[in-house]
Amino acid sequence: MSMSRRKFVKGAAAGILSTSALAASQRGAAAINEGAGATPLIVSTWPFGKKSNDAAMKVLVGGGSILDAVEQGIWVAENDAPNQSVGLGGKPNAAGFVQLDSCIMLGEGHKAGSVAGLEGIRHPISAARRVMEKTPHVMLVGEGARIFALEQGLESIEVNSAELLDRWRKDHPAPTPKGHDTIALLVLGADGHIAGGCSTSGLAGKLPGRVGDSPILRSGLYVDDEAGAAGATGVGENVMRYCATYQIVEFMRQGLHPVEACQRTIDRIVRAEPPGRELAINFVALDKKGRFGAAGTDTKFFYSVTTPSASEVLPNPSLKK
Ligand code: SD4
Repeated sequence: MSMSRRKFVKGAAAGILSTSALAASQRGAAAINEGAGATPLIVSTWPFGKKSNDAAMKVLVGGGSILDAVEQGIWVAENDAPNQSVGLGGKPNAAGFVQLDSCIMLGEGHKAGSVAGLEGIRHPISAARRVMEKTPHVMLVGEGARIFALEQGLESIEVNSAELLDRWRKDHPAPTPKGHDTIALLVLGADGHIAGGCSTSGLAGKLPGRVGDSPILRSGLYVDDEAGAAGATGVGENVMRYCATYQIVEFMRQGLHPVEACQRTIDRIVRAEPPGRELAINFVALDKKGRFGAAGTDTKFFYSVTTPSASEVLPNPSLKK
């Protein structure tokens, strides 16, 4: 790209750049003056999100829809065996089996689908999309979600959770939730419509049946075609008690830059929590204008941003303060 990577990274880290640097490489300085962002634009959580972003961009460049881009981008993380926090390769719960959470949302028409506690299905994001597109419902959980996914012909593996649960009950270890990462991926299409998705195996060592923020609309993900979209990663219990992504989108609706919207939401949560509580909450966001950003409490939190001309892993702007 003609705009130097250094400038892109530096500006984005400071939370002042929006996508104008990328737009500059694509459309020239006029785009900056107009304050327009480069589209399509894809933002996701964590460095591993970059591979998903790249796959999602390929879908868009090939003429696919923003929902196809979200779904197929997230497939990459769900398929990635070394990724121990998304998909069937994810870390198991306290009873030793993997339960997956996912949701998808489309700004146009405010449509959404979600699955939680899903076992043995390779692509929970596809199950979530099918819930949205093929049922009158928004959310399916547990065995009902699994049977629905099987009926839809989604790829599966055999899991006998009853047997695993039985084995676990014999020694009943206290759950020690530890280790987590989630993909939340947001897409602003060239036509100005927005979509997003989220997929995770949730907190490692969680109690069987525990559902985190990731499949909960307004918590792990929220998309609004008039304002923008936000996604979360971190300890779900600390996100879902605040409807955090809804709050971020509402701050963007009021005109705040995505970085500021994420940071202000974190500040609000920090203020409300008992002093000293470790939060582990991290967010990505993009707005209608093509501005993007992130904020988070984790020092290791990075996020990924992709336009047709550039794809980068960027640092957490919160840590630059
Ligand atoms: C959860 N929020 O289940 C997920 C886990 C996660 O980064 O995002 N980890 O609580």
